[in-house]
Amino acid sequence: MEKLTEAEAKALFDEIDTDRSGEIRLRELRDYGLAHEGTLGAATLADFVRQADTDGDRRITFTEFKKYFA
Ligand SMILES: [Ca+2]
Ligand SMILES: [Ca+2]
Repeated sequence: MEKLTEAEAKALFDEIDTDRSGEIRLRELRDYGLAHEGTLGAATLADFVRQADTDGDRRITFTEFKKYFA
């Protein structure tokens, strides 16, 4: 996995968090995956949530997101 800078991670997070709730849900990831079809499959997205969601609430906060990417 390629590492991102914090600014890059924030930009990506904001792009995925379309309702600006400050956390990413699987639905938002799915929408993002659909918009970027071919690069992010459903299985990849589910895996990402499992790995990045360290507290297990099935939402990814920026803190969790950053730990995963940056
Ligand atoms: Ca959200
Ligand atoms: Ca979480």
